[in-house]
Amino acid sequence: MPWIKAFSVLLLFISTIKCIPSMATSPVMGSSFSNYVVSTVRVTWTEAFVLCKQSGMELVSIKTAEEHDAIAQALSHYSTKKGVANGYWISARRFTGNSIVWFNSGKPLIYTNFADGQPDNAGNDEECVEFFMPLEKSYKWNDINCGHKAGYICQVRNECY
Ligand SMILES: [Ca+2]
Repeated sequence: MPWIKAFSVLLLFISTIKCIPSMATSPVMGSSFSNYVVSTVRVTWTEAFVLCKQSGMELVSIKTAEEHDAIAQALSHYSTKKGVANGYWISARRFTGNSIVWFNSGKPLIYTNFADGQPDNAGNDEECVEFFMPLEKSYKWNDINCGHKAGYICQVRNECY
């Protein structure tokens, strides 16, 4: 059946191309490191999510310790202050109940690197996740109110995230 073969090839082709990252068309205001663009402009989580999209990128998702370290390396170019008030948005956000997902893909967090005692959903009002520096040269994650103003990190779009 030639048409089955052709259909299989087409499916294979589609499954292959959907994971090719698209390049940023007009980068956000910030500095580019490898696949990441760091913006120190402080915005809400939702603004960060949309601003990355508008630049042809995505608010960053972190699936591995290597990605966490690469982002920490990108941030090391800035004099980031310690503390939860000085973090950078990533795309993790509380969805239903207590579950936190990567909002670009809807997928649950597999790898995590929360600070001790986090996520604590303080005041039952911390739905978004930031990448911050609790100790000098050490980066962790914390859930914090989505209306908080923070810098943000975009990544080259990858439909597989
Ligand atoms: Ca928290």
